[in-house]
Amino acid sequence: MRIAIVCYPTFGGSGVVATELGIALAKRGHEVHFITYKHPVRLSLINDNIHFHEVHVPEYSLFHYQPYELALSSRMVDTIRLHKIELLHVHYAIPHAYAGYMAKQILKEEGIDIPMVTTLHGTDITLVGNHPFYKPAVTFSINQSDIVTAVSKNLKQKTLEFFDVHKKIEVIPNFIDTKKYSNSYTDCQRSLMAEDDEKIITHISNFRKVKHIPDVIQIFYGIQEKMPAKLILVGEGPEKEQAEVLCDELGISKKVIFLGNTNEVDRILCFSDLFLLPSKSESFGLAALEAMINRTPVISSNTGGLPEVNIQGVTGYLSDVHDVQEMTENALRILEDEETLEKFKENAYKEAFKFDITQVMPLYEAVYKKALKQFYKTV
Ligand code: GMT
Repeated sequence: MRIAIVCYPTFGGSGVVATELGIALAKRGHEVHFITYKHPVRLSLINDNIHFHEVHVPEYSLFHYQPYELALSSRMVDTIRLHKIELLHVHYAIPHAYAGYMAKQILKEEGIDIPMVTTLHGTDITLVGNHPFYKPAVTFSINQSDIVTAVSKNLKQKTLEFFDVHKKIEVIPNFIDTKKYSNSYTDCQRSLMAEDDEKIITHISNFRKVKHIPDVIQIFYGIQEKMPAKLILVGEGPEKEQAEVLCDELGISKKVIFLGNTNEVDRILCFSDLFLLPSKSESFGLAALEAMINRTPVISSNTGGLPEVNIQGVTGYLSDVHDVQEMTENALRILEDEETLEKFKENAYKEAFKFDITQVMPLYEAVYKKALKQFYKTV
């Protein structure tokens, strides 16, 4: 099958999922074309089934906002036409499903008609998409998609709650390739980051407000009061500077390492003892799953799709959003006893296998087949 994938190329979870999906599809013999404004961070072009088409938006001073959706639609049209794409898979309703709909309309004028699968990831539904400024366009784009998928049961429920959607939504959870982790790192180099007696606590995100970075720091503050510990913060984003200030105010700067963006999250997770994800909203929490496959238990909030990934009392603990005290107590409950920590690590690792790519990939392929069948029957 010739598939075009449209996604955000940045460090966010949706881009990672879209990229890993494309790579897996290419390995299974499909021809995959990525269309986005930058080379996706996790994409390596080592497979001749993978192609990348950059969207250029020429700067023009007359425009206060450069029209990205327009450039994206045009790039989709050109790519679909030139490479005889059979199916369009857009990740994120905003603006990808919207631009995809436009591309489809343009191509229809030429007698080209292909199905569009839209995968909802969360921010497009729970944080931005349901804002009155966007809602009509997002509702329309979802309803105009030929097939809609959501990355968790909770996200499906929220979509139906927030939008007047008359499309069936299929739940296809996010995934990881567990094979990549089977020979887990032997060169963990834990010693570069912490002393032998220190526990390593990690958080990875794009440092947006929704991630509740001050809660991450307060939980760590409580942990380091009771035991030697280091906090590793991975990622970049608007909340980072304030986080540095808070660490300074609390007098823990020496125990906190800000690593910035990195492609080596597994290297860091492989020596982590605990992962913190106290987000206000999280449709799935791919970062938590990546922690789990690296044998790192998770302390998270119980929001959104997190309870579908992090299992209470098994792979970690979940608490109400902002309940820093309970999250700290639960973190200590896991860390204070080596036997308990080992049990949680093992549980987290085992649970992650439920989301192996081999379980999830057939669900996407089935959706693609259904889209093609359903679509070509109706044209
Ligand atoms: O919130 C992020 O870290 C980035 C965001 C994105 O758009 O890439 O992540 C969303 O999609 C991920 C992949 O499906 C999910 O694992 C995240 O939970 C989701 N983020 C939110 O819902 C806030």
